[in-house]
Amino acid sequence: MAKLFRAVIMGPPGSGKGTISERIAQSFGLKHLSSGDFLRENIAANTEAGVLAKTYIERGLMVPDHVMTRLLLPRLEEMTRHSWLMDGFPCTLAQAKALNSTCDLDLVISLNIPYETLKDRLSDRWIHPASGRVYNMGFNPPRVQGRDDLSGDPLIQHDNDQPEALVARLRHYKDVAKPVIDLYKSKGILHTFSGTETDRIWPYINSLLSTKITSRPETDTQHIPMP
Ligand code: G5P
Ligand code: MG
Repeated sequence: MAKLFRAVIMGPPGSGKGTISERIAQSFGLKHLSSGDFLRENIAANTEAGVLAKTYIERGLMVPDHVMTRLLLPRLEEMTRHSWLMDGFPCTLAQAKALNSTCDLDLVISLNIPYETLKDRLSDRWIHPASGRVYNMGFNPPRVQGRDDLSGDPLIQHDNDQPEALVARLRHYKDVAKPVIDLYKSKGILHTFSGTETDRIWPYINSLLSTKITSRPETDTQHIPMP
């Protein structure tokens, strides 16, 4: 059996974590776990943590560390037989330390995208709330304007993609992520990719992973919804 592979993808809101994670999941067979999707599923299911998380997300704030770790770590502990890619967690030093006590990471991808690019992308971003599917009117528009490709439901914009919430999110992310990036750099597992276009960054990530993952660890791939 191939060795299990554990990776994290970090980056500010709109940096392309979700888009790149989907490509990695398809190309390398890692399970794609997304902290944002997990929170949205908890919100939709009206769980206690979901109700709490909603009050932060609506204001463009990060969900407190203890809520994130209590939600995510048990889920990761169940994944002992899977290779996975975690998108959006950890993003604070407290979360990174908590994750460190649960598993050893093989690799961390950090996306370094200019602020102006992030602003443009997020103001153009539309979501299908029921599934979390994300569209960008320039980069990956829906087939029918304003409608989800699969269900035909109307698309919405997140409150936290509105301009004021966005500036606060980007500034805050930079501050909290710095010590996490430094930690992974010191462990020698950090790989940073800079640029303004996902399609130009992707080949570099693809070739890095090709050197790290020798065979597809699993055949059933992709994003798995977390209950
Ligand atoms: P999420 O859902 O994790 P964010 O804010 O971290 O939200 P987001 O918005 O999901 O991150 P992303 O996944 O980095 O961004 O990027 P993406 O969705 O792939 O791409 C962004 C947009 O740009 C899309 O429309 C995409 O199609 C487009 N795009 C991609 N590449 C290109 C390109 O090359 N060109 C163009 N033109 N467009 C492109 O988390 C939601 C909230 O949950 C909380 C926080 O409140 C967060 O705001 N949360 C946490 N709180 C605390 N700790 C954690 N660990 C948390 N994780 C989530
Ligand atoms: Mg995302």
